[in-house]
Order: sequence, then structure tokens, then C-alpha cells
Amino acid sequence: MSGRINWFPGHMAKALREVREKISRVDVVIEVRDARAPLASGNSRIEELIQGRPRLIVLNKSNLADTAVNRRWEKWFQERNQLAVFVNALKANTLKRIPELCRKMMEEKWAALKKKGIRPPPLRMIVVGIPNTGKSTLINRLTKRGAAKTGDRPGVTRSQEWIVLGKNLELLDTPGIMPPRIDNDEQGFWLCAIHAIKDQILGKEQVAAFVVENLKSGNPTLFQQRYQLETLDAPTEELLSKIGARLNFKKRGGEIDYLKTCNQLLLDFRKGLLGGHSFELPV
Ligand SMILES: Nc1nc2c(ncn2[C@@H]2O[C@H](COP(=O)(O)OP(=O)(O)O)[C@@H](O)[C@H]2O)c(=O)[nH]1
Ligand SMILES: [Mg+2]
Repeated sequence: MSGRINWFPGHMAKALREVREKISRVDVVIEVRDARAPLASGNSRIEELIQGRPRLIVLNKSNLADTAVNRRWEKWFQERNQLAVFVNALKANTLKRIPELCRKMMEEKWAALKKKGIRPPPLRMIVVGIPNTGKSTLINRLTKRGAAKTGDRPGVTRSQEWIVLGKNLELLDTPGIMPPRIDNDEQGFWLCAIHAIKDQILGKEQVAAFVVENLKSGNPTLFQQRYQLETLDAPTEELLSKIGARLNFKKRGGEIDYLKTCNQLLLDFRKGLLGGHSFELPV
């Protein structure tokens, strides 16, 4: 692949400055990534931004990834002593460990304060991550159970930006949004497939073709079944046209509506209807 795609016309520096400011106000950083690309969906500047604060990596959308690959990644993170949990933010029961682990990360510091006779202040946390990894969903799910705003407590900001999650546990109500950092086109394609980058950058046709190629070689079963494809042994564009025919996506003249087909394929894939698929594998 060439290096000529302009993945980021945007304002990386400003975005990072804003996240840094938010992070400076918390004790623990919850970094949400996408389980389908556990490293590429991070931002390599995160280390600088968190300035040594404890960090929990939450690999969300694990239901959309390949379960066996998730397990390999779990081991990969363990081996590197990086706390990481695989969750599905749409399922509240998978999220219980997050506040538990955040507390645990702070235990030592809290114990040291107590020893000195200081009552530890509430543990403050923030959710950060690149776009569309599920930050807002996670915040909503975490805060639904017994959530309360802290605006009327003395000494606490009145803008209601700290949400009480439990005893001595507070979460900033808005996430820190980090721009993705893309080192090569392959990572860019992964991030398009998982929709961390808008489809317009590559165009839906290219993103859909990339997804089809990956499913064809990596996770063909549900893909083939869903669109009742007799064979996958055909060029990608031909397969997409076949899918268009199956879905009866036709233009007025009877010609297959290729763009509509690509769009539908991406919708189906991103809903998990074509099965779980991981793009990035541990090395
Ligand atoms: N399948 C699946 N979808 C999720 C999960 N978490 C979030 N989503 C969906 O992903 C999309 C982006 O989520 P959102 O919370 O807005 O992401 P944000 O941009 O990081 O705040 C929404 O359509 C969510 O419903 C998950 O664990 N599994
Ligand atoms: Mg959001």
C-alpha cells in the first residue's frame, strides 16, 4: 500500500491539549480501545498525556472481535503487566470489573495516605479514547447504577461534571477524545473498518472491499451464510455485486446499486451480523 492517504487533515495538537488538561484533573485513566485492533485503536501519545497515572485499558466491543484472538491479546497484555479488560459496553455485567480494578490500582497510594492520617479524597477517573470506541456508552452504563451528580457537595464543582459511581469513586462525565495515530495504511484501513475513522476518507466502496477481503480469508462462515454466497472464490467486487443482487439492491435501470450494497455490508459487519472479526493480531 502507498503512503499517500491523508488520514488526518485534523487538529491533532489541539485535541491532545484538551485531553491532557482533562487528564490532569484525575487519578486514574480508563482508556477505551476497540478489541478488534487493540494497539492501533490506541494513541501512542497516551503515555505522555497520562504522566505516570495508573491506566486501565478497556478493550470494548469484544463481542465484535474474534474470541480466540481476544484470549491471545489478554495474554499479551498480561505478559507486559498492562492491566486490560475485554468488555462489551452494551452488557452491563461485563463492566463490573472496571471500578473494582480502578480502586485496586489506587490501593497502595490510599494506604500510604491513611498511614499518614490523611483521609484519601475520592478517586477521580476519566474515560478517554479515539472516536467511536464506545466511550459515551461506557460512561452511561457505568453511571446508571446508583449514579448521582455531585454538584451540591461543598468543594465540588457545580457544573455537575463529576458523577459519583460508588463510595469514594467519581467519574468525569465527558470523555477525553483522542485523535487516532496512524503509522501506516494498514492501520488506517483497520480503523476505517471499525469506524474509528469516517468512511469518507477512503470511500465506502474501499472500506467495504477491505472488510470483505478480511472476512473471506479470516472469518468466512457467517458472511457466506448471510448473503447465501455459493462460493467465496471470486474477486471482491464481484462478490459485492452478488451480495447486491441477493439483497435486490438495484438502480432504476436494473443495474446493481453497488454503493448501497457497500453501505449495507458495512452496517451488517459493524452490527456483528457477519460474525466477530479481529483485524490486528498480537505478534
Ligand atoms: N456491538 C457493540 N457496540 C457497541 C459497544 N459499545 C458501544 N457500541 C456502539 O458503538 C457506537 C459508538 O459508541 P459511542 O459510545 O457513541 O462511542 P464514542 O464515540 O467513543 O463515545 C454506538 O453505536 C454504540 O451503540 C459494544 O461493546 N459492542
Ligand atoms: Mg461519544
